[in-house]
Amino acid sequence: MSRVLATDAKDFVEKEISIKGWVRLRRDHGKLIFLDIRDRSGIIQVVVNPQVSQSAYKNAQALGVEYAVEIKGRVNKRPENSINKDLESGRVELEATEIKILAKAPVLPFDMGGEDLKLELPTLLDHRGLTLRHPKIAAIFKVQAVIIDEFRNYLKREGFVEFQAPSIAPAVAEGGAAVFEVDYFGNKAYLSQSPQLYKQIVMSAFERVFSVNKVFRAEPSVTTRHLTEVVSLDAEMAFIESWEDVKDMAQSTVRTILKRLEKECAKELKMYKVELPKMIEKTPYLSLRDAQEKIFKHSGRDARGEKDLNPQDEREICEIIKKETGSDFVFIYGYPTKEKPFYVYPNPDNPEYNEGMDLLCKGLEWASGGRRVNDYDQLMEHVKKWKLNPAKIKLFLETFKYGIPPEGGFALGAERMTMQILELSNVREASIFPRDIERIDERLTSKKRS
Ligand code: AMO
Repeated sequence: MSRVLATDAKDFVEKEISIKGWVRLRRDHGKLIFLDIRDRSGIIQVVVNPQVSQSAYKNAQALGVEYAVEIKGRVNKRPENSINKDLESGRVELEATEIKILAKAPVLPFDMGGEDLKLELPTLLDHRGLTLRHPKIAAIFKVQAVIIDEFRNYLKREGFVEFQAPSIAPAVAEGGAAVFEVDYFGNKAYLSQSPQLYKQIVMSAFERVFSVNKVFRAEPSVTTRHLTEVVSLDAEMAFIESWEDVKDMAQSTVRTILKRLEKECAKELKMYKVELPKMIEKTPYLSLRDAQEKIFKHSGRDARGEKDLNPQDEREICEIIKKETGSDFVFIYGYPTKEKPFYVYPNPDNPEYNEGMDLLCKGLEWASGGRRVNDYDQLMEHVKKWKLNPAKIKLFLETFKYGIPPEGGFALGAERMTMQILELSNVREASIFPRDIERIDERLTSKKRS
C-alpha cells in the first residue's frame, strides 16, 4: 500500500490507505484515542478504536508527541458536527487498523500542542530543531522559501543569470567596521558583507545577473532588525538610463513576490492573521532631504541634515506616505555621497548627494541599491577619496577599465521581508538558524564572545 499524504486523504473516502508522519497531539477520549498526525502536507486526524483493532489501540497507547509513525486504516467522512473547517483534511478522519512506530521521542521540554507556540524567543531558538516542527513556525520558512524562489523566477524571466558569489573576500566592500576578519592561512581576509563588487564584475559578462547569498555583518549591537548572517537577494543590471530603472526593477521584483505569496501562502498568512503589504501602481519616491522635511512638518521632529534616516524616521516617513498615498512602500534616494560606499554614483547635478536608494516597507528597510559609478577615472578618484587599497579590489577595477556602461542594482534582505510580511516582532524569528552577537546555535557566554 503506497503512502498517501494527509491533505490527499479526502480523495480516498471509504478506502484503505497508509500514512506516515509525526504525532502532533494525542487525546484519549474514554475508549477512543485521537491522534493528530503531521506530515509535509499538513495534519490529519486518526481515530483509534480498540473494537476495530486491538493491536493498533495498544500501540496508540504507547505513543507520545513527535513519535514518527506509519498508520494504516480506512478513510471515513467525519460526522457533520465534528468537521474541522480550519483543517484541509478536516472533513475526513482515518480509522486506524495498524500502527507501526518508526521512531520514538521522549517527552518534549515544552508544550507544542497549541495553535500558537507561546515561548520566549531564547527558548524558541535554543530548541530550534524542535520548535521548527510546529506548523506556525514552519510556516515562516515556507513563506521565506517562496520569497526566495520567486526572486529567482522573476529575475530569470527578466533575463538575469544566477551566479555564485564568494563568501571569502580580500577587501571590505561596504565600508564601515561591521566585518568579520578571517585568518586565511596567515593572510587577512573577510567574510563577505555583500556580493557587491562581484555582481558588478559578473554583470559585465551577462548584462543582468543575480545571486542568492549569505552575507555577514559583524553587527555589534542587539536590535530586533539585525542579524550577523543574512540571506541577501542581489541583482545587478547594465545599460540603465538612470537610477530609476533600478528602482522600477526592485519594485516589480517585490510586486511579483507579493503576488506569488498571495497565491501560494494564503494558509500561512491566515495563520499569522496578516494581510500582505500594499504596493500601489507606482511606489512613491522622495529624496532623503524631502523625507526629513516631511517628517519635520508632520511631527516637528527635526532630523533635517542627518546623513540617514534612523529607525524612528523610517517608521514616521512610512506612516506619512501611507496616509498620503495608501502605499506601504516608499523609496528614499539621494543620500550624502561621502557617507555611502565608494561605488555609489553621485548625482551629476548635485554631486554632494548620490543616486543610491533604499526601499522601505512599513517602517523597515527591505532593500538598498541604486546606480553605480561606471566610469573608470571617476571610480579611481573615489578609490582615493575613500582611501581604499586598489590592490585589494584589482579584479573589480580591471573589469571597470573595459567598457562598463551605466549600470545599477539592488539587494533585498530575505529575513527582513519575511519578518515584515508575517509581522514578526524580531528578525531572529525569520532566520532559520539566526546568528547574532549572542548566539551561534547556542547562546554564547560572555567568555566566548570576548
Ligand atoms: P545593504 O547593506 O543595505 O546594501 O543590505 C541590503 C539589505 O540586506 C538586509 N540587511 C540586513 N538584514 C538583517 N540584518 C542585517 N544586519 C542586515 N544588513 C542588511 C536589509 C538591507 O536593505 N551592496 C548593497 C546593495 C546594493 O547596493 O545592491 C548592500 O549590501 O534588508
